[in-house]
Amino acid sequence: NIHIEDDRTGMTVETLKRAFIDNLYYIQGKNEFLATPYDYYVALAYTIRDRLLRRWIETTTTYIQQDVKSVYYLSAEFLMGRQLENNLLNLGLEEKIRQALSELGIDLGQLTILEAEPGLGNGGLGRLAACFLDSLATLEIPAVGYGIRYEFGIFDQRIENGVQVEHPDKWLRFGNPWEIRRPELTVDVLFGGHTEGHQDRHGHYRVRWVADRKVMGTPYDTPVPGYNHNTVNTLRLWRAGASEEFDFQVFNSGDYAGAVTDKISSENISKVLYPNDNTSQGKQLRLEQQYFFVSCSLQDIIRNYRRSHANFDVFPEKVAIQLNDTHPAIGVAELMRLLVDVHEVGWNRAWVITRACFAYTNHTLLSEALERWPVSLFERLLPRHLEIIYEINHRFLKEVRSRYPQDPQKAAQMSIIAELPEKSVCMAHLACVGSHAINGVAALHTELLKQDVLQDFYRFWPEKFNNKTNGVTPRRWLLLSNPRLCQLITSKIGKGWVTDLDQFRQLEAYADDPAFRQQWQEIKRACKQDLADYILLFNDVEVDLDSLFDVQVKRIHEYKRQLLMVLYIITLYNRIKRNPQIEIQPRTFIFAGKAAPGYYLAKLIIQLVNAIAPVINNDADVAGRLKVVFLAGYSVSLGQKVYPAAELSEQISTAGKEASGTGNMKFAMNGALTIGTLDGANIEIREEVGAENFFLFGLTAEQVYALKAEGYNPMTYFNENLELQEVIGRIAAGDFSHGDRETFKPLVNSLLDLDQYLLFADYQAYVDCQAQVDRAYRDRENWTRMSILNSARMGKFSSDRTIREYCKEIWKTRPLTIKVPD
Ligand code: DL6
Repeated sequence: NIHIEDDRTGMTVETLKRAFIDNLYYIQGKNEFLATPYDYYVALAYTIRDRLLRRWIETTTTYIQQDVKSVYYLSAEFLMGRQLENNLLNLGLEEKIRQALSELGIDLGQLTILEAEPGLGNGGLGRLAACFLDSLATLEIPAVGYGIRYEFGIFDQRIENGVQVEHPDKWLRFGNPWEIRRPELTVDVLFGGHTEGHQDRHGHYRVRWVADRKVMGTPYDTPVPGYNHNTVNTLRLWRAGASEEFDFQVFNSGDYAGAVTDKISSENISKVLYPNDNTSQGKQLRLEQQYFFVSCSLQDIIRNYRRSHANFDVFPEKVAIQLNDTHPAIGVAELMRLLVDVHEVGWNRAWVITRACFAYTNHTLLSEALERWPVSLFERLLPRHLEIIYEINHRFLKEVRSRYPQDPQKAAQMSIIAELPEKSVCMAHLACVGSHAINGVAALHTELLKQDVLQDFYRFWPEKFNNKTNGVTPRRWLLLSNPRLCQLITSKIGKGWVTDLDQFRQLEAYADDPAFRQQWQEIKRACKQDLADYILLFNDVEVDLDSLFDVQVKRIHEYKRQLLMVLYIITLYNRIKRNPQIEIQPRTFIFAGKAAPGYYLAKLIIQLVNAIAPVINNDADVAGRLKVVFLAGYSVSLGQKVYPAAELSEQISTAGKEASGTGNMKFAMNGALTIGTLDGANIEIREEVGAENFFLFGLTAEQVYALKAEGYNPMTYFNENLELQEVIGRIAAGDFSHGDRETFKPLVNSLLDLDQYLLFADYQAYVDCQAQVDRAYRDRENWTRMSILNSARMGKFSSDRTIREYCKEIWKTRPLTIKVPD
């Protein structure tokens, strides 16, 4: 009965140890005497990757052999977070690896933190894509994530002298053990030049694109394992490189420097992620990035399809392409080009196929985020696509005119080509016209799309519109982030919740159980301790574990209103200064988030948080009752530390501005109570957890519109509110800037002059609501009860639910169980 395990696949502790040492020796070229901790990390990563490979290969093979319908998720961003810990979890190998390493005298926890985080996204949109990949794999849905392998991800944020300073994110500096480069699958992507007509071999008139630039796209594949079974899907990211052929020509012409310049300019396409969240950066390179990854991906999808099909008859039965916002919307024109020009499919058939394949998710109502590309730029960069877009538009507007013969304005409003202020291609309109389904990411958001931003399209095609409320993966946001809480929960309700979060409802039965409550409290305290240690280490601030951990972590944006929270903190500070004996609930205010490097006011908000922190933290009258902390370099990993420790989740955007939010879900799952407006998914969270377990304040979206329509004047609120005057007075007087009145003047003026996001209108309601929070927190037993109920009722917000809805209602895809032979 001797059973010898293969070193690359074996799962016993002994085999894992052997495999690890083997990888250390043969991949890193080190022994235990020479190895650094990073070498150990790499050896471990390869040990785990080896164990994924069999399943990965089986999964890919099965998909091809069974000719399944696949989801192709096109996204300019994937904010995946660290891979090692996630892969260990999904393979169920964590305990064995911990033991194997400990027998070698190595601590697993010390290795996982050495992994450079792949920060290939800005915020919610990119993280959502990552949660979706996790759920797709866990639900055994055939899927590929397509994106860009940015050499530099989201910048590394440091706080220097109180201000944000951006440093390059060199995440690939030491290599990336998770990816596999596939040079044999490289594709060409064309740019520029002109088009010309010709006759094909059947005598049909066709258009040929004579480009003047060719870039190569090489895929790098990363495995995406599902939780606890065999499916391993693929994240395929494209890297841009110079076309050898072009280089060769230039080299031969003797222009060595020119050839090198061309190479560099091609490589630039996948060099860096644009660091804007919810604003469009109208840069040529950005459009090049979008077209580059979309063209690579569509060519790849077609190549894959053509392995088993001679024509395109069943293409939409095998291919569902999701556009993650408009960043990949050029795909509509590119698929038409590939079908019509390259594969010689007739226009009408190509159009039916294209529309049947594409679906579009909108992620924002903010007008500054809606992408429009000048026609002049398109003409230079993608002349053939511009022609195709004109043709699509021409046919579409004919339909519009025939539907609205009395309203000639309609065609202008719905046109894919906007005339003002500059003739440009409106990518949201292209996405709507070219898709069979259009969705928003929370109920309110979808309603507002229908009533406002996309109302003409909704009236034209009501059947295309649907809502898909966002969700987050419980694997990363509970199991990985909060193991203590998960252990407690599992001890009561079993482990089924990991793939069926609705089972959390069973926790309601424990909300009134004193022993359970106490355990719940102890765990929260332990998580607070972990975060407090982190804060002491990185911010050199000591925080009180008995204080209420009040947290706002997300991108810094005016509409998200970090500044409103700052106004509240200063309000409390003023109360203490007026009466140092005042009874006040001690609080630790924790902020984190990046501002777009070019977003001046957002950076100033960061500066203000960092300016009030030392003043308040060190004030003798405050006596430690209030602490303010800004954690630098917010990331997925930092989020994993923050959510479990939070007690109050700040979701305070101006109603109607936050499409959904997903941090709000991560907080509530981990037992934080929410203080929030009726915005985005907050509304649905409140519906689920119960109004009595949610701190609601502020204007509704409808009231916001009405107030703006009647002419909002912030001074009306300012003049009536003494505390608000005092707060603004302090900032303006330079109390937080060493007496300098200039530093924060732009922020103060933005409020007094315009207050675009209605902070003043919501200020008093927010302050009052915070007083309710204080009262509730004093009753620790009831608070704990509310906390348990919040977690218990978050089942809806698992991304598994979201993905099931996409599969059923948009993609029409089914799960497929992957068998791996013994
Ligand atoms: O849908 C994911 C996420 C939402 O939760 C946020 O509310 C929303 O702001 C964000 N949208 C974007 C839009 N970016 N662009 N373009 O990031 O999407």
